[in-house]
Amino acid sequence: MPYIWATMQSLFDTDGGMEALGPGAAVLRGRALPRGEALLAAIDAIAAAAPFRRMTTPGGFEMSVAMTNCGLGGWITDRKGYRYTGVDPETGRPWPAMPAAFLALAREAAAAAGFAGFVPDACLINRYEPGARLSPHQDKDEADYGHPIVSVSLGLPATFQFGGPKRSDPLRKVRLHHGDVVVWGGPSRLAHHGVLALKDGEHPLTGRRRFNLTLRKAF
Ligand code: MD3
Ligand code: FE
Repeated sequence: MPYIWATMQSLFDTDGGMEALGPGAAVLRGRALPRGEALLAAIDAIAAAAPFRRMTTPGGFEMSVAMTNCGLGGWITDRKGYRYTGVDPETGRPWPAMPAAFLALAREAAAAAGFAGFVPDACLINRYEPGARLSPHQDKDEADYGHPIVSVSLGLPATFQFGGPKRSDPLRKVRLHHGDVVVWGGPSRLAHHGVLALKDGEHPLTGRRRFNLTLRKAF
């Protein structure tokens, strides 16, 4: 896409407006933009206590996305399986506390999308470098699928894909930019979803990286 059109597309994409993606799923374009620097500073502080690491899947593959967590529990994977733990296996310490700014953003976004009263207790932080990707999967390690999931995109843009409750359901693509917030609840909570390989680029706040916060009520 020529640069002028890419720029105009980003402008249209940052109006804070809400765009339905499916039943119970909505993108709030640019909702986190005013808090971008603060959110990134909070990620740095969390990573200083609980470093980003590339985890191993139960099948023995090293994930291309690097991860860390904050909150009461953190999502991990190793040869034994996928699960939430109260302690970071790399440091032996509890995960860093969830910053108030994460909690406030998640509550406000969930309420705007029709899920008033959402209080996340776990936040997975994903870090993508060029080429990193997440193959389509469902988020099924939480206790109650009645709660929505809120995701916050920061840094380089990525192409997100999402389908339906069956692996064979067709996948749709949506481009997510710095500051976009997505809420997945109701019938969309168990949709298959993934992220295509990150394209190289340079973002003024994150350099050659994308970060994604996934705020969940896990317990
Ligand atoms: C749709 N992360 O960590 S967030 C994950 O951009 C994950 O890093 C992606 O998928 C990322 O599990 C996507 C958006 C997202 C998160 C949870 C969902 C979309 C979802 C749950 C149900 C449906
Ligand atoms: Fe997911």
